Amino acid sequence: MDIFFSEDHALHAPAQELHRGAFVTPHEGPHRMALLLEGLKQAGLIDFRKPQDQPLDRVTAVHSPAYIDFLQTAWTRWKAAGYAGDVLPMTYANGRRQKAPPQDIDGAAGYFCMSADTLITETSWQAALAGAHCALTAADHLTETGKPAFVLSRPPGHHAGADYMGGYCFLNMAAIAAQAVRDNGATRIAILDVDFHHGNGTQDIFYNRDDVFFASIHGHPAHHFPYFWGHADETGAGAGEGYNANYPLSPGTAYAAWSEALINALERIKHFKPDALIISLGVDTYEHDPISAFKLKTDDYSHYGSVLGKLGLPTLFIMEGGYGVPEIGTNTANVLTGFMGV
Ligand code: Q9C
Ligand code: ZN
Repeated sequence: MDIFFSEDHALHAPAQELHRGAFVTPHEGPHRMALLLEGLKQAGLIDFRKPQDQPLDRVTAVHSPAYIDFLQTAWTRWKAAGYAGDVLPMTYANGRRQKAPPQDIDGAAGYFCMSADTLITETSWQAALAGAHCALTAADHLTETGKPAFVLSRPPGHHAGADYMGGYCFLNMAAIAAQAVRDNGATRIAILDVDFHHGNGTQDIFYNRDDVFFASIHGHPAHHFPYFWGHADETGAGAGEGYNANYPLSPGTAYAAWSEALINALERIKHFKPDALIISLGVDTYEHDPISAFKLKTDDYSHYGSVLGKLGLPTLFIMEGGYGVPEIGTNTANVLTGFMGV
């Protein structure tokens, strides 16, 4: 399987993360990529390909130009204002969002952000953009060949909305890829999000659309980030009504119940008859993930990979979360090898 990867991912390396009241070493950092690469190589997944540079309008096809401008300039503006450290907003709009962001960069950051776990450093934009280039190059590859591919990028993407960052995410790679495959001529795209956390950004971006079906299996928002999205009654709106499916599951869920939700989501996806499938692949469903609460085991990843493979759809995998333990590499590789039937 072709794996789209850029060394520029390492340009997002925040020194700390605000987590449960403490500044800690970030869960989401370049160390994850070393573990992922190791797991892939051990499984014989070595077909690494570099992304091609892409026009920015393929990114603004899903993200607002004002938000993209903010991401590109935030760190410089933060420093010009004399503020310390990296960009971390203190004040959030809480529904009172006027048409334009405040002039002050701290206010603007709050305007374009949904959670305080995501710092913007001097080079975060370049890292996120490299991920978008990987997603777009892979999307074109899928269109041209129909063959599966893996977008091995970080920082992740599925919490980023059209005009907000958060949950370690800046640009929504799954949404960017889905829109690109659509713009390449496909009619219907399904996105399946198997990260432990609800894919609120992806849901928001396509919530009013009937050409992109979104399904997410995740920790119940009563207990888990992103807390304010991911309930079963969020089913889409307007033309998009019926094209969004959430499977919130209790903390402690193991593979038996998790895979039941998967089978249900896949029935919905088959019924939708997509031209392509995009998987937001988070492996923070693992039993030993430090910030999550599901109980999947290493072999379960191979199993659900093979279930996905049997759909027989042109498929793009996009890396999302998975933290803390070396097994993130093996678990990710197992999904891919399971999919390929190796
Ligand atoms: N106590 C992904 O897996 N942490 N993002 C919030 C709440 C944010 C995870 C802390 C977790 C985001 C892509
Ligand atoms: Zn996650």
